[in-house]
Amino acid sequence: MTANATPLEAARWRQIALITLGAAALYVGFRYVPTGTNLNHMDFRVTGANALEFCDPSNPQFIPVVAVRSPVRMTLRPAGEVRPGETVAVTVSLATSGGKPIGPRDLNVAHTRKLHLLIVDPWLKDYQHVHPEPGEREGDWVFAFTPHGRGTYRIFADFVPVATGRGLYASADLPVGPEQAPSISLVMQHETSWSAVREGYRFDLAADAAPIRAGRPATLSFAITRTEGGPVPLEPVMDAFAHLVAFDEARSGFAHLHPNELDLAWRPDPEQPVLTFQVTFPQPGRYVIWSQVNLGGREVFAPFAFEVED
Ligand SMILES: [Cu+2]
Repeated sequence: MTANATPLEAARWRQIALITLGAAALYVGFRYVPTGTNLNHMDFRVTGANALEFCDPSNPQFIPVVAVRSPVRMTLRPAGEVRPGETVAVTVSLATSGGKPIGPRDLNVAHTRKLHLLIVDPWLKDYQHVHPEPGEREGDWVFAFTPHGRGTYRIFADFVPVATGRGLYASADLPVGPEQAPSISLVMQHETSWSAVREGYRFDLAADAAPIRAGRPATLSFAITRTEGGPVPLEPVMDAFAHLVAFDEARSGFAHLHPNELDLAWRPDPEQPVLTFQVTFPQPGRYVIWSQVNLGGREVFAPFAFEVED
């Protein structure tokens, strides 16, 4: 703008200046609007080799949670002795590797909950899926735990930080006493089994190509029938018609799978609902899959065991 500008030009310049100022103010304003979380993407960064890869929901894979470095520190504090058949309150503390607590404001709701814990005993016989509630201290989460067996249980946490918007994992061990023997790392062989009967229902799992091969995507179909015939009242649980969680025998990690039938308005076959799942197992070995479904308001779990070949 020059000193000898006409009144019309001056007015136009003033208008441009005002619009620019307004846009700048909006930009600054939005930058400082609180998003709820105090954590940012860098808090969940791990450097170096063996860093935990974020999952790709379109190609679900087995995640080796224990072997890789998680950017999250997870610790467990039971309120008392942890014994088989007894219920004990357990506090889970989640923090970034820099020590910042990870509380409810820092996590997105995923599958209806902010924090999922997948708990399994050394024999992969006692599988539980629980949802802790925020505790009194920021970063603390509390749940009631009733182990059905003994030995060192492994607890995998599955959650989505607001700061990254992607699935993240951590794990910690919880001994269920009394310990009779020095803790040895047990690797047991599970008999292959593609079907299970639980609570009056038969559950069948099948792979599109046998055997399942390491590194190759496999499609699994999961069918439910009533052992005595009749309708199967399959209802969604945590925003899905079924959840499958796969563990390897050494419990080095897990794969959490959801059906390709994502639409909850879709009605499965009333007598024999069948759901399909995609999965890739990067390593050969023996695996156990636990399925979790809601049948007429009751949650039913069923296990399968199989080998992934080279
Ligand atoms: Cu799930």
